[in-house]
Amino acid sequence: MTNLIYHSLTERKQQHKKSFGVLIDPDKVNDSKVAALIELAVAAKVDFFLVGGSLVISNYLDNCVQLIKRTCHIPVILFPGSPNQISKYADALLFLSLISGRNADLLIGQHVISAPVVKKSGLEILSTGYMVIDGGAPTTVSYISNATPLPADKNEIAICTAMAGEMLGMKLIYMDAGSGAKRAITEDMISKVASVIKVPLIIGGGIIEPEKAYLNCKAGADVIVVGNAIEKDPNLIKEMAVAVHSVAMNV
Ligand code: 1GP
Repeated sequence: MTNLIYHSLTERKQQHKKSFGVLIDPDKVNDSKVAALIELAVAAKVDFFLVGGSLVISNYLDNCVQLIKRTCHIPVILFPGSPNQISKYADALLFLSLISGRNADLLIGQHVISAPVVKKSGLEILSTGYMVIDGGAPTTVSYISNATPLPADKNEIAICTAMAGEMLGMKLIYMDAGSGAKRAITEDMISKVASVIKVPLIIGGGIIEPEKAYLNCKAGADVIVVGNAIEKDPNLIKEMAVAVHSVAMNV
């Protein structure tokens, strides 16, 4: 198992560089759609592809990851909603513990069950404190996780949760308003959480405008993840990437 992805994430953070990840839900694409996304992502210098979803019912995951790996050098990070979303062809896997919820199964149970398969996969494992923040309406992740999302205006709970995740040894904190969230996470919450942790902070869920991605980065996000908005308009990849990458220059 290598440490390449984590090394690049921490190095970019040290250099105040922000990263942009395009989320692909394998249920919502086919070869031609993925090929088009790859072309746009390469041109826009996207930093990562994330592949996965809270509920994946197709068998396209492996093919999707292989197509990306065959076609370009953008690293692929799995963002699994369940232990069956593992592809050995990816570069790394977010080993997510839902630290904002109190569902023991998603805190540790599924991890125990999937540990041997995950270990054998040879993937780089990124232990991630996953915090689902209320995005204004139920999302697939809030329903499937059977756990109450963290209230959007309770910054102090978010701060303590992220601190606890880091002190438990998690290498990344991912705050997610859920795919297609009505309300993205506030800059206020992002900046307060970013100020108390040293590990890279990933932000996603409901980001539909480049300006929001820019403001999230200014507030302290290290990685911005966008899925839904790009599914609807793949040309947004370029504007989102420019917005995210422009932040470092302004530090
Ligand atoms: C969801 O953070 C991701 O888990 C991305 O959300 O699809 O709303 O961009 P969107």
